[in-house]
Amino acid sequence: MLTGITGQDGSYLAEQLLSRDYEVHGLVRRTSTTQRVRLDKLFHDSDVYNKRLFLHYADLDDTTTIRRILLKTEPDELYHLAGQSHVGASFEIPETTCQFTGMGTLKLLEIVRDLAKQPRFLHISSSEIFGRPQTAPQNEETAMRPVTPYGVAKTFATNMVRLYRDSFGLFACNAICYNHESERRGESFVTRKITKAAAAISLGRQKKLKLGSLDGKRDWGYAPDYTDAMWRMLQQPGPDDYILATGFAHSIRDFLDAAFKAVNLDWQDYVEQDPKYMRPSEVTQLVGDASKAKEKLGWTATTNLHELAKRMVRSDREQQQNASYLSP
Ligand code: G4F
Repeated sequence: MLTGITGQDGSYLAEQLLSRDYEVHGLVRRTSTTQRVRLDKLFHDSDVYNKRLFLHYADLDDTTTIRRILLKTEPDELYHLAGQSHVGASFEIPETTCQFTGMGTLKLLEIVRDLAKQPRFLHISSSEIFGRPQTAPQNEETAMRPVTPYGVAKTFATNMVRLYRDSFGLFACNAICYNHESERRGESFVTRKITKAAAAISLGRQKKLKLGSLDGKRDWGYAPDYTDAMWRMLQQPGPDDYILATGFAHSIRDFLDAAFKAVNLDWQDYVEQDPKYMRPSEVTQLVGDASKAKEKLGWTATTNLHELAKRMVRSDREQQQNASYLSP
């Protein structure tokens, strides 16, 4: 069972689980649109959709419905990936962020606690819990000092997962994920915004790219690696928390460089700064130490920043070229 199955991570994890012969269930929000582009390939596979992949309507705060679905489906593993995940937006909508990212997790834990057959539980936590840490790289023992509403909500959820593991004996784990990107990344996150713009500018369809602060450094990995690690976490003999990261910090300027180089352009000719995208407070330098995941899960990140940027730009160029072909 996955929450957030329609997102970047959910769609990769669903594919990986199906390839491992799982029956996969996903909770989805009921909205007026049924467009779920990241799952398109699976929907159109008649051997998969409604045979080994099933979707159920439930909002994260609808505990009655979620309980009913879990009682009916009796999952062995529950991956909790859903929530408001945009850090910048969390300053605009702190209550919604805490409601879904923080309380949504607690509500799920409460339901699982009462089940006779308890699934193994994985919560996707975030490096945002470390805020402006005093040590680099950060590991599972680093103090949590969040500085954004999203980071505060994730800190609450991460600690609740630990509490339910320690006090109520749940098999509950935190995947403490550093930034992980892909061709399926949401378009408002900085990497995808950059790769989409680099593609559009190279095709003569965009002139400028407006961004906020370029000072932050991030540890950027490739999303399918991270979902693979999540699965490995639930196959361990006991529950635990793991940092998932590449161990390399790069600046936003480095990512711009890599993305624009992929189309033989110089980003400095196109990028403008716009106060609209500045945040009231920023985490500055997050970089993770994933040695525990390497030792216990046999996991390491496979893709470096340059390959990641190149792959995303190539995919954006293809998508934009196909779109113009379909609607001349
Ligand atoms: O791409 P971002 O929005 O990612 P951020 O804030 O690091 O959060 C992501 O990673 C976290 C893991 O550490 C996740 F927990 C979280 O859910 C999410 O997936 O921004 C990255 C950096 C920031 O410093 C931001 O200020 O890019 C800077 N930035 C500059 N211009 C921008 C922009 N970010 C966005 N989204 N849009 C801009 O125009």
